[in-house]
Amino acid sequence: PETIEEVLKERIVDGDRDGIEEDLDKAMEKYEPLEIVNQHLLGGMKVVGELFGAGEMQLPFVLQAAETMKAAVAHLEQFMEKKEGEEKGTMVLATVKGDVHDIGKNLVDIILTNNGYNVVNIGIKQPCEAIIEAAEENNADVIGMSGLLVKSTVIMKDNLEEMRGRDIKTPVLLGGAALTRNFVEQDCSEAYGDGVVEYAKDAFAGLQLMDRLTG
Ligand code: B1M
Repeated sequence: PETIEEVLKERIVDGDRDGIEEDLDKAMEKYEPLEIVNQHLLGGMKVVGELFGAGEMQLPFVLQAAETMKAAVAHLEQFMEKKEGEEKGTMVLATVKGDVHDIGKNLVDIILTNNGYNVVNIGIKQPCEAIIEAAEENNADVIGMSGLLVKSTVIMKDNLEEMRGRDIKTPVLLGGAALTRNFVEQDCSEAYGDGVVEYAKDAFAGLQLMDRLTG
């Protein structure tokens, strides 16, 4: 690789995280931390997903790539701009039952937190019951569910049915690569009855929707 952009992308694809901090610092002479995440690191993750999907990369290497991504985001996070001011609303955020993917969820957490929201991130593989409990305990203004597997989209819909059955009306934000806007706006909306369900295609859409839902 010749340029710093290529170096970073390759580090993700190769799962090569030793000394990545120095490359990130170098990239920050040119880019904002979030630009590095969105434009360069996520580009690497996309390649990983394609290779894995095509059977050209084995799972342990995907995991290495994910660990590298996490290390990079952890380093960049301290340099991200934080909006000071009064705390805005609260989101309880989880990856749904049976799903371990959390890089996207954690990005949503970082971006909302940096923009003044209180995010209660309860982690991965969270059953509906745990999400409901956390939402009640923390008086959540919005419930956020993330999931990347196709089966997670079904679980999100089931969760919404369960919540509706318990008369929960907290607005819900859904995100993750396997979701489509159509599925959220039709199937999920129907499952939640009168409740509001929104689709966020990425973490920035998540922030905009959070502003709208709590504003
Ligand atoms: Co997995 N995996 N994985 N994986 N993995 C996918 C999702 C897959 C598409 C890869 C592929 O086949 N091409 C495929 C799913 C296929 C399907 O369901 N049809 C897949 C598979 C099959 C699996 C396993 C089943 C593999 C196996 O064991 N045989 C297994 C599942 C384990 C489980 O969950 N039970 C598995 C495991 C793993 C690793 C552990 C190795 C690792 C995850 C590590 C971790 O997260 N800690 C991993 C990874 C890294 C991926 C890919 C390559 C990358 C995911 C990622 O982090 N992307 C992925 C390929 C892909 O997504 N195309 C793949 C970057 C991240 C920033 O994007 O999470 O989409 P994303 O988040 C985005 C938006 O979606 C949005 O904002 C973010 C960006 O701004 N967003 C939200 C997400 N959540 C949101 C919530 C919001 C708002 C926005 O509000 C609440």
